[in-house]
Order: sequence, then structure tokens, then C-alpha cells
Amino acid sequence: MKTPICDLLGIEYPIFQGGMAWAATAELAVAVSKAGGLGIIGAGNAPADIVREQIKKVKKETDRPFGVNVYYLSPFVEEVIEVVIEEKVPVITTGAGNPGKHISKLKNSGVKIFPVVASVALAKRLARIGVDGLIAEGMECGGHVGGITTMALLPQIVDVVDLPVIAAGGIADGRGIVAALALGAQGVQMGTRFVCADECTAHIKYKEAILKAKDRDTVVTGPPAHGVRVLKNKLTREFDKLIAENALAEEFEQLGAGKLRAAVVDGDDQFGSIMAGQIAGMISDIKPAAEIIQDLVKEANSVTDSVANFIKR
Ligand code: TUI
Repeated sequence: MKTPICDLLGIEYPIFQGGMAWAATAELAVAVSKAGGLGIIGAGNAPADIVREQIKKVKKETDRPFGVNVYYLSPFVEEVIEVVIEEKVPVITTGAGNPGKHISKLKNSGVKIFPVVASVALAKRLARIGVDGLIAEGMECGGHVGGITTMALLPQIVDVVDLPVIAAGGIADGRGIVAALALGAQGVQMGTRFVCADECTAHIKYKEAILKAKDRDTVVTGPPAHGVRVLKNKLTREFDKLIAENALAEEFEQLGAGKLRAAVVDGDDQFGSIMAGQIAGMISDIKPAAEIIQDLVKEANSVTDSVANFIKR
């Protein structure tokens, strides 16, 4: 399984690990990069010195390429961009905002940029500014969601940009990878699947909640247009009440504050925000990241053969 982005980034397989706030720490990024994928540190709302520590940790453990996800709603975006440049991080992915103003600076410093986009309009705008690739994220994903599914979004973006596109949202096995490649992607990004890697430092209760989840167990909470996909629990019922009351954006913000950390770090599966994608219902085991990747590659290969048989018959 090899696409042009493997050579562009120096990775073995076109598999990105989602840069999830709190859950995507150096430990997980090291394991994924060592296994031939692209491990990614999720900077989230962390201050720049914490992000620098995480980067140093990855560099100490592996010479393989890795990335940092920069969360554009963080109060520390400017400092995190400086750290990424100083530490010569090979690749960044970006989320929840438009990284346009930093692109020329990053490019001049040799940092490759793969912004996450959830619309064709933003994909076109960023392609014009000159990014290295795009991550097309469908609304099946966990965390912040756009409004278009991966199946519909991905080919529409592939058709209008002359850049490698990575598919994200709703992918957790070899079938999903082959489907994404069929729609024109050059690779995939997976978040929820890698939360259930041994090396992910998320609390065991967070992982177990994903293992227990069925297809309809995620819900999008938060104010309309700023939705976050999570597993249903007592917190999401509190959010439902706010919706019913037509509550103000600030009330949503207050209810959500600190809840991702509570779920990932403290294992609060009742009042924590258990961000996960709709594919959670398909994930049934916790195993080493290297095994996840090897199984994905094996499965993608065997699915490719059966698809070819169907089509040529
Ligand atoms: O970023 C995500 N997903 C996330 S980030 C996150 S961190 C967090 N969330 C809540 C509480 C505490 C921490 C959880 N999930 N996905 C990437 C993504 N980015 N999807 C959509 C977008 C996006 C949205 C708007 C990208 C650009 C954009 O631009 C608006 C503009 O300025 O044009």
C-alpha cells in the first residue's frame, strides 16, 4: 500500500493518526510513526512549552517523520507555530480554523502543511495559498464536525484541487481505506481507531466506552454550527436540556469546559466529553498501534482483490 504522499512525507503507509487533543500524546505518535504511519501530537489547548516537550519526546524515540496538529481555537496558536518551526517538525495538520496567515512562514521553514477542511470552499482557498495537501474530514468523525459526510465531501474536494487529499471521518479498517482510495484520496486519517491502541495514554474507561459503543451511540452536542461528536452519556443529556431551553452559546461553553480532559485523563465516562466518531461501533479491541497498522494493510490488500474480482466479473 503506497501512494505518492508516502514519498512526499517519507512514510511507509499513507495512514495518519488523528491529532486528538489530550489523547494524541507523544507515546501514541511514536508508536504510529515507528509502525510506518504518520504519528501526530495533538497540541489542543496546551501551552507551547508542553507542546515542545512532546515534540522532544518523539524525536528522542524515533527518527521517523511525525506531525503536530495545531488547534486554531487554542489561545496559544502563535506560540505553538513558533515551536513547530524552531523544532523543525516535518508536518503539521490544522483544525478548527483557517491556517492561511501562517502558511508562507511555515513553508519557508520547511514545515509541510495539511489543513483539515470540512468544505469545498475552504479547500479551494487553501489550495490557492499553497498548502502541501488537505485532509477532507466528513461529519462521521469525532470531535468538531462539519456538515458533509466523507462519502460526499471527499470526491468533491478531490475534483477541485490539484493536491494530495487525505480522507478522515468514518474510517477504521481496510475496507474504509480502499473506499477512500477509490474516491480519490491518497491516504486516510484515523482518530477513534488509534484511541484504542495500547500506546494511547487515554484513560482505560475512555477506551472501554469506545469498545462498548454501538452504531447509534454518538451524538453531536453543542450550539448549532459548532457541534462536537461524542458518545452519549449524562453530559450529553445536559447538553440536550440546553438545546431545549434555547440556551446562549456561553452556557454551552461553560458546560463543555474541561470536559474532554475529564474524559481522557480522569476517565469520567458520565460527565466527561468522550469524543469519538460514528465508526466507534465497529471497534472491538485494544491492541498495539503496529498491529493496528499491519492489520489495516493486510485487510486493505485482501479487500482490493475481492473488489477487483467483483468488478472484472
Ligand atoms: O479540529 C477538529 N476536530 C476537533 S478539535 C478538538 S479540540 C477540543 N474541542 C473541544 C473542546 C476542547 C478541545 C476536537 N475535535 N477537526 C478538524 C476540523 N477543522 N474540522 C472542521 C474544521 C474546520 C472548521 C472551520 C476547519 C477550518 C474552518 O475554518 C473556518 C474559517 O475560518 O473559514
